[in-house]
Amino acid sequence: MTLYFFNFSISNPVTMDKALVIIPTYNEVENIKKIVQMTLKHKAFDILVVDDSSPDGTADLVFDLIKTHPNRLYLEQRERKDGLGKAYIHGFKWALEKKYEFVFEMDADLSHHPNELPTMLDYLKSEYSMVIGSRYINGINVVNWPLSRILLSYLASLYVRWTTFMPIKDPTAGFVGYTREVLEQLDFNKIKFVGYAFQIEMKFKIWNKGLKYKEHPIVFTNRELGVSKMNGEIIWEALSAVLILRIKSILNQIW
Ligand SMILES: Nc1nc2c(ncn2[C@@H]2O[C@H](COP(=O)(O)OP(=O)(O)O)[C@@H](O)[C@H]2O)c(=O)[nH]1
Ligand SMILES: [Mg+2]
Repeated sequence: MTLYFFNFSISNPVTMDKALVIIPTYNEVENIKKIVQMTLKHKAFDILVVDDSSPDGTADLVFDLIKTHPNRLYLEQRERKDGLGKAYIHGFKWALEKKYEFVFEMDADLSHHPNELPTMLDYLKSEYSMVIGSRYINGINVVNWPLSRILLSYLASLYVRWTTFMPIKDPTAGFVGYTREVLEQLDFNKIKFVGYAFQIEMKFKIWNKGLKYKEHPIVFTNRELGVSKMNGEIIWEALSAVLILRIKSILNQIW
């Protein structure tokens, strides 16, 4: 008697249910190894680093790390420093093309703890389209930030809420997860803003669509190594962006 064995294998190298964490970098050579290792401990997550040709050699270090973590760590390099928002949009397009189901934004500087990722992923796997790692759920959960930075961030969150009526308590948060479906609904060519304003714009558009989101409380810790890329231009963009978003939503032109 002859027995026939059929071998069904899935040819797509990316597991369909896997999540991707996008980490944008500009001069994060002191932080990138640690954040990659802490994140990849969680087996459900791959990482895409989007580096804007950091002069400090961040990308070279990522290349080395890829040798130790093949098929879990990826790198996209862009020609020049072009802002956080554009780096994320590059990453979102990459994630959709590679068929990831869940996509996260996370900073490289260890301000966002990767141990929060599994809980945040569970929210996306239940009923939520977006999960926000939020500093302002129960008071102000920020460690080692100078008072000026806390005030700026907290007052910005109040300004956004009062101007747009969006009830999200941490609208500038940069630790955020999205389902694939929600990213597919966004027209990336219409995302206008680059810095903090990019974070506000993403949340505003998703809230404006009536999609369900969850604010998950986190503790935000200031970076110990490297320097912040925050500057006056980013603050000014955020201030004006909020007014523009509000006016456009009144005129029903948000999309
Ligand atoms: N690719 C890319 N990453 C950026 C850019 N600006 C900031 N980042 C990264 O975005 C994250 C947040 O920036 P950071 O300077 O820590 O901002 P802060 O936490 O608001 O002070 C970090 O991982 C930065 O390296 C940029 O223009 N391009
Ligand atoms: Mg930071």
